[in-house]
Amino acid sequence: MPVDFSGTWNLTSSDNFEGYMLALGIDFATRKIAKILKPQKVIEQEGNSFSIQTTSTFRSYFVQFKIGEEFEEDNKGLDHRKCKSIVTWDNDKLVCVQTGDKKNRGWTHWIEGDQLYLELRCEDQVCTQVYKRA
Ligand code: VLZ
Repeated sequence: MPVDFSGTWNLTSSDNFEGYMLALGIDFATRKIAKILKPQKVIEQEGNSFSIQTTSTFRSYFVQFKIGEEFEEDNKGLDHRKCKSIVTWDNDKLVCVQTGDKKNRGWTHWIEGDQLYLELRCEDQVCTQVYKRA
């Protein structure tokens, strides 16, 4: 049985979100606001189906996917660049590759204890976030 990511998770730390946003070309004013946000993630996992709702006071983002099935991602409210995305398991890690204009774009989720980790990648930038179970 794979890991169960289901639940509500609150951000406790974020390293280099600024670098990630810069790599995505997010403007200065948006970055100033975005970097002080403490987003919450609500993840629903049922078999191979996932939804991830990221909510903050400023902007929110929703994504839904099935493991191994490519989908169109619009990144609405983020950088708005369309990607072809695919999420697969790497052992107990959930790995998303977002193919589009930006090189090396994607993210990885994993769990350690009661903490959810998220690595966000774009070009040469890596942001690491930690969330605690609510
Ligand atoms: O997360 O790709 O959990 O989509 C941040 C909203 C959402 C704050 C970032 C506003 C989404 C930022 C990160 C304005 C620029 C992400 C995936 C993995 C699911």
